[in-house]
Amino acid sequence: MFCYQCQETAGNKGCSIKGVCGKDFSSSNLMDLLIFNLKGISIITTHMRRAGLDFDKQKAEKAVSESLFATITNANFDYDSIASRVKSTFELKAALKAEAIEKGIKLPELDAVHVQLTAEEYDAYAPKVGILRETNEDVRSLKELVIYGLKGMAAYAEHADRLGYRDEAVNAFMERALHDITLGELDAEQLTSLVIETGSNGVAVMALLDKANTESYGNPEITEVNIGVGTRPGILISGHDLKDMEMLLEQTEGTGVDVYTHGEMLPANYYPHFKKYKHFVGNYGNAWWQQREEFETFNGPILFTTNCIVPPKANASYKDRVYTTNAAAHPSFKYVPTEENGYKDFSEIIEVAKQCQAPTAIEEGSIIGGFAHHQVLSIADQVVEAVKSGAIRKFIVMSGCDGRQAGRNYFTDFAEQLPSDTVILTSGCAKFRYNKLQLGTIGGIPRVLDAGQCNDSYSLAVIALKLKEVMGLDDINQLPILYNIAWYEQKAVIVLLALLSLGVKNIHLGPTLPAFLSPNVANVLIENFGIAGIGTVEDDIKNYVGFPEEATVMA
Ligand code: SF4
Ligand code: SF3
Repeated sequence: MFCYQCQETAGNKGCSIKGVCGKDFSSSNLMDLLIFNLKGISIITTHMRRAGLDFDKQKAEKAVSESLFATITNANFDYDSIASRVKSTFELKAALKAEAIEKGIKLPELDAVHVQLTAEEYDAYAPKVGILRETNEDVRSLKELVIYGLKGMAAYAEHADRLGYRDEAVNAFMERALHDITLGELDAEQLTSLVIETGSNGVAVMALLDKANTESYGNPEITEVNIGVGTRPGILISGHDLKDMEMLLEQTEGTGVDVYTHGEMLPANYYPHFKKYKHFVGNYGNAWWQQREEFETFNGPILFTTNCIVPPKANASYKDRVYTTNAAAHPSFKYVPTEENGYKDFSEIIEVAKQCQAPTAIEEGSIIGGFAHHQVLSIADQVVEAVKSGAIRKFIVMSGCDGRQAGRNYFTDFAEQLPSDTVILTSGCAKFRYNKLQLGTIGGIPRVLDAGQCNDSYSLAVIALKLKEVMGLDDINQLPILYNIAWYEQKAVIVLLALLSLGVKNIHLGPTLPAFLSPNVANVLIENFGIAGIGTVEDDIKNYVGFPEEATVMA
């Protein structure tokens, strides 16, 4: 195996024996084989699309996006589940190839297109199609950067799709990008353009998901979210899929079982459609990596709708009460399938919950969130006034992921030490590093504005573009905004590429720069986009934020 797609990769170089995340050797190789098949499928479909042929595009699109999603960090640890995807993609590839040939398409002579294997052959063949097969480290770096962006894009496309929203152009792009990087005809410059094009499609897919979420569940509203517990048993729901949230709330109503969010599901508390349920109590716990302790004290069942799963310890008391669905899976947990009509039956989870004790309180009080674009733009005049008067000197975008590395204390300390005339704009689970600090308000505006999940970084881009317009600026980089992004998995990669495609420069990325950026590719990003790592809290605040007395108040 060789995997270097996430921030916690071994030695910041690559996991080659076992994943730091817990992914085993064989599952990792199998994921490479799955990507190999997706490349083959995408080459065939892109040829068919270009020839204007009519074929079952949606079937191919679904296979590509679901399988890309299943390879995201901490989503799927189940060898059998990945093997069944490999099998179905071999079948789909064979069917598409036969159809293309019958319709007169000449397909390139590439293994990804033509190789067919039986299940017994997977493990022996998979190591041949790993990441290191590409020997030029710069080309490998650019190709993997595209693939990781596509993985994040696929996750968001899947959530939107479950709500009935699709963007055919985004799906066709995913296939075309896989086609382009596999054919091997692009030089470094063209691959760099493809990276930015991936970012533009990232903006499109996040806009699509924003539309899907807000049209289905209303615009997020400023909300005080309870972080304490009630007296009844509860179900804890984690991950990003709001359709699952809807179905769980519907099915638990009137059963005597409460619902709590964990990690990236926290923003569900901000949506009017979910807030109306009285048994939706609030949020329990923090970011994904604290789940081993928090699931013990929660006492009730847990439902993972997506990443991030931390494999349980052998003696974990909660192991038997965890369920996964969609692309998420782990051999120790039970899986909830999706029925033909999209329905999921959560009755077993509800029955298990009824036998459990109420959660043990680990916190009390509340946190505030719900500052997505609609809500912030409704107070745009107040915000612009605060900027013009100098009451708000700078916005700091601190979006992205949280993780377990000790160095991530940087983000808590950074938030805490920021001068009091700055406001943090956040989204994603990175927020758990500072959303419970008492940072106060500026003229009634809280100093931490949480827009929502990592995909809601889109909201922050909408807000920035609106501020640029209202303030009459020519360039998004003239805004008083500093970007200090924390990354961990591939959704943060698509968010980063989306920002680059919007022309945002000088983004700081931490706690470490991605291992998959070769020195030359990192240099291209540094020179063209001003991408930089992080330093010490003191230096970074001094150099990039400054202190009020040094600041020039904007006219
Ligand atoms: Fe290692 Fe991250 Fe890959 Fe897991 S996802 S194997 S931790 S690089
Ligand atoms: Fe977090 Fe996994 Fe990335 Fe959606 S839940 S941001 S790390």
